[in-house]
Amino acid sequence: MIAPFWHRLLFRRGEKRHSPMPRIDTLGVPAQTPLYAIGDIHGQIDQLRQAIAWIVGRAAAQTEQNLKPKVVFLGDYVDRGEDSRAVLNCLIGLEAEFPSIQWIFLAGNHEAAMLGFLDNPLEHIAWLGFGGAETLLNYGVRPPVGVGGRAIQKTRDQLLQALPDTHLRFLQQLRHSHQCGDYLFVHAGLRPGVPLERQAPEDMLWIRDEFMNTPHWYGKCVVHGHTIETAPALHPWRIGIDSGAYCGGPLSCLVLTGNHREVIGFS
Ligand SMILES: [Mn+2]
Repeated sequence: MIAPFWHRLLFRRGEKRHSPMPRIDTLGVPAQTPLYAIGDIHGQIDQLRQAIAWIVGRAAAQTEQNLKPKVVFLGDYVDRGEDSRAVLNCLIGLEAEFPSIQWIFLAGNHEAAMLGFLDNPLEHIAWLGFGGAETLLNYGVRPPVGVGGRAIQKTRDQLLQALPDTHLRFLQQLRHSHQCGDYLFVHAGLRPGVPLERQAPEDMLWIRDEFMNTPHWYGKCVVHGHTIETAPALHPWRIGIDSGAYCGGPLSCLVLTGNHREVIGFS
């Protein structure tokens, strides 16, 4: 049977139907799950401590009302900033200290690069140049002089020795994404045109321009960090909360309650 003319216009062969962009105020999290999402920390321990103190205070009141608060960290805990080691110590202790809150930790490209360096330092030597050298110093390891293979291997061995088991396990157990209500949380973004279940971890950790320059409805609003924006970017298709904490900006926390959203900065 030949499809009617209007049908051919609407559903041209091979062409995917795109659902329309929803209005941002229709998007929400379940009423019983107030959610806090934290952008790139990059070693900024003071700002992290402020954010956690504020969240824990609000979450305590919410727990008393039988709500189940959830905190999602969007990755990039290490590198560049003042003390990556202290940041990991702080994050690792949260579950035991505040068991009534659900804590979720995603991987950032900097955690992936650090693990890559530990696994194959010569292949991931670039990590030292984009913040890894500062992390080495936080663990009491001197960055290598020059780029000779032996010096790089030695630096890796020293880092492996200095890194507590709890830190290594924490880095190895990070997830790539998390979903709650109408939101999907990921470090960097998603690749336009690829179904959610087929998104590559590499893209979720590293993607930048293709994602940022292509407004696209993924079926969820994508909450992400990775790309610094001077003001929190609140769009129906994406919410970006990397506000450059390590280079003088605040550490941003997105607060989602029901259909409401706000961004709080800690500086
Ligand atoms: Mn980052």
